[in-house]
Amino acid sequence: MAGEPQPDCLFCRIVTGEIPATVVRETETTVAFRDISPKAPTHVLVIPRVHYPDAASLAAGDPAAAADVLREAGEVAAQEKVDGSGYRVVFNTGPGAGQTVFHAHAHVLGGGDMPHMV
Ligand code: D5M
Repeated sequence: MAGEPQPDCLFCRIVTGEIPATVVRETETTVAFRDISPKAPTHVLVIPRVHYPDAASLAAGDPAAAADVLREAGEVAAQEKVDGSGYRVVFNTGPGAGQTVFHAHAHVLGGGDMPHMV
């Protein structure tokens, strides 16, 4: 069922603690941890505890959790001290856009040169 934990989902297993991660912040509804393959000096993933395959389905199915993810992205940026210099929040959606883990997640990237992409 939508939102339910998926036993074969990597990020659901990080939520339960079954797979270790370097957690930087946690709330009742979200977990934020360092990306295993950082693409910027600060690269943190913010995920909802509930399982939805991508950001759009999360926003449609659980708008409050989607808002929590966005708010936490800002809190992570402040905690990591990249909010002053600027940071980027990215939701890859679909394999063609580079999504590899199908549990909604925000990439929070900052702390280095941020070439203008869009
Ligand atoms: O982003 C998925 C991201 O997840 C990618 O940047 C690597 C990261 N990743 C994969 N496995 C782990 C673990 N175990 N810990 C932390 N980070 C991880 P996407 O937008 O789907 O390409």
